[in-house]
Amino acid sequence: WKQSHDKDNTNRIKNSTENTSTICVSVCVFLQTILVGDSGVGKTSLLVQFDQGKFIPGSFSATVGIGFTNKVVTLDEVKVKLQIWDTAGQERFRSVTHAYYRDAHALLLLYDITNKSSFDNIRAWLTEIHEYTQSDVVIMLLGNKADMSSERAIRREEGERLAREYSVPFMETSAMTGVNVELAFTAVARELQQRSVQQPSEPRFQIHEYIDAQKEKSSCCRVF
Ligand SMILES: Nc1nc2c(ncn2[C@@H]2O[C@H](COP(=O)(O)OP(=O)(O)O)[C@@H](O)[C@H]2O)c(=O)[nH]1
Ligand SMILES: *[C@@H]1O[C@H](CO)[C@@H](O)[C@H](O)[C@H]1NC(C)=O
Ligand SMILES: [Mg+2]
Repeated sequence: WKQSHDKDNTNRIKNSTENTSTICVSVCVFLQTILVGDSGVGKTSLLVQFDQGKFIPGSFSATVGIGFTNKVVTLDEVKVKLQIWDTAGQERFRSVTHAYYRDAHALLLLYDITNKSSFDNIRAWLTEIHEYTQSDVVIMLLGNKADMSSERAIRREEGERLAREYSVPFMETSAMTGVNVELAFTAVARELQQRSVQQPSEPRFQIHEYIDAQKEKSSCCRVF
């Protein structure tokens, strides 16, 4: 996996989501998303699956520090550009990551359903996230490697309970099969896109309800 670069010349709308209506050319909303979680939970694999629609087995040991991938998703008529930052979870990169937290609009926090310690560390991650991110950041908890049911160490209900405790949406994903990968990113993008166009007096976009409705359509897995 190589760090990708901004080829479509939309950098100039970076950090200007407030007035994109006047300068918007092909991409109308720019959102910074960051992938976090312990090493080995599948952050890079999830990003590759979302970006390229495929699973490349084996560890991405080349992921050093932090790099990004741009991906444009179309929500209804609006093009939303996600700049997705992939972090290495190692302790020594934490200080680097903190700088990226501040600018992030959304955070996908992953654990590995076959690895209890990656789940146990989620609380520490959430504490750190709350300390360094903007207060209105969108956080989504993902239990990855949902395909490995025979080696499951964390029940889905445990993930749901933890997510409920922190009032964040939750779903199980598989970077291998692709289950819920697109949904995880588009749900976050939709929440943020709605926020950027919405008046304070309007009712808020309900990310939980959106995910539930999408789930029913694909009749795949459960979220709460
Ligand atoms: N079965 C399965 N393996 C996965 C999945 N996601 C990642 N992996 C494997 O888990 C290991 C770590 O993945 P990687 O993306 O490098 O994790 P990262 O350190 O969080 O970026 C690799 O061997 C991947 O092939 C998944 O959804 N299912
Ligand atoms: C489980 O995850 C931890 C990080 O939380 C990692 O150090 C450990 O090697 C992982 N164990 C396995 C069996 O993958
Ligand atoms: Mg990685």
